[in-house]
Amino acid sequence: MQHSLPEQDLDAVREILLASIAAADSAEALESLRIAELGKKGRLTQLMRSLGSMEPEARRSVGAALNAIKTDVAAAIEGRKTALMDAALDARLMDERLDVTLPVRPEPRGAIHPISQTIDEVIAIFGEMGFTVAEGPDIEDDWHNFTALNIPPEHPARQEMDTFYLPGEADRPRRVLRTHTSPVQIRTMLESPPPFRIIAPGRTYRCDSDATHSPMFHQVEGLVVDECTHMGHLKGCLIEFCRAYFRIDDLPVRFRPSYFPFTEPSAEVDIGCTRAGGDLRIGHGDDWLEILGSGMVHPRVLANCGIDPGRYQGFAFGMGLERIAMLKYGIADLRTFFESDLRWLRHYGFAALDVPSLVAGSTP
Ligand code: 2NM
Repeated sequence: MQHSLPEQDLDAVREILLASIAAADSAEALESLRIAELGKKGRLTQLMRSLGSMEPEARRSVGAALNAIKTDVAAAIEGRKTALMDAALDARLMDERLDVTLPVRPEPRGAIHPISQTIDEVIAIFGEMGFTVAEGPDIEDDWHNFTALNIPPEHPARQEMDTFYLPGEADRPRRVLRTHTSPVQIRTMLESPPPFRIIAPGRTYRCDSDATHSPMFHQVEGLVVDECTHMGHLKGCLIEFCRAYFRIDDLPVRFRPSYFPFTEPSAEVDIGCTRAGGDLRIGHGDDWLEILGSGMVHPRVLANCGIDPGRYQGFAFGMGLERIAMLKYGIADLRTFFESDLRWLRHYGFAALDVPSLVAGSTP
């Protein structure tokens, strides 16, 4: 039977415990210590249990001393725990410090191809005028690409040398790679009743290759059909487009009589320029540069699409996207658009999110 626990022994226990708590160098070491002293089978817990076998007087004094040690030890463990957590956080903050003066990592950056940029700009300008975008297949048939457009069978554009014909198939209309995006207008007119106000940007194909021709190139064509559409609408719309696209408010625009099988009358559109010493400058001077073709849709084309030419008139236009991109961005050779030369793409490419401005004459 235990009668007492000398006061000085309890003081020693307390000092040893507080010293080992102060020496614990991790949350895990601290937790093992807590279990070893204060846990169910812990040393202090056992000492508390031994009080039962003591004389009442000794039980009272030793019990009070043990309780005080338990409280102090619990507080010391909590205090040490907080100190360890603070130290760990400080170490992490030191470790994760950012050096904002470091140079940026060289991330590979893509660029928008000048053709994509030009298509976006053209869509933005005509979009402001109420046009929507229409699309169609690259592989067409003779009828949609030529016949519906009033292009006669003997027309040079139909000859084998200009058009990519697909291998013939029995009982199937002859198929071609579309030579212009006009078949998109034809399909639009066949699909629903007038009015129409659409543009058709896209790939087109002709068997031709030199500094100004590529077997695959891009066009944008437009079509407006309504009950009282006239040549004035054609002129206003295309003057507006030229000035917005080249960002020159007073750009001279000239309409020159021309001929297309699918329009009557037809007009080619020229813009003012100067050619001084092999240098081309748009917007000033007394020279002219052809940039697009246009005209009032031929009554026969409307009739081919089930539209009554006695009630409806329309105008249409078409232009080469590489050509207008070359003029605006100073690109000399059309073939370079499709060579996938990374140096060329980095030089002529555009930053993503460089959204085309809708306002004529303003800078992006
Ligand atoms: C041009 C020039 C003139 C044109 C005509 C049509 C259609 F389908 F309505 F008849 N679409 N595009 C057209 C007219 C195209 O490109 C130089």
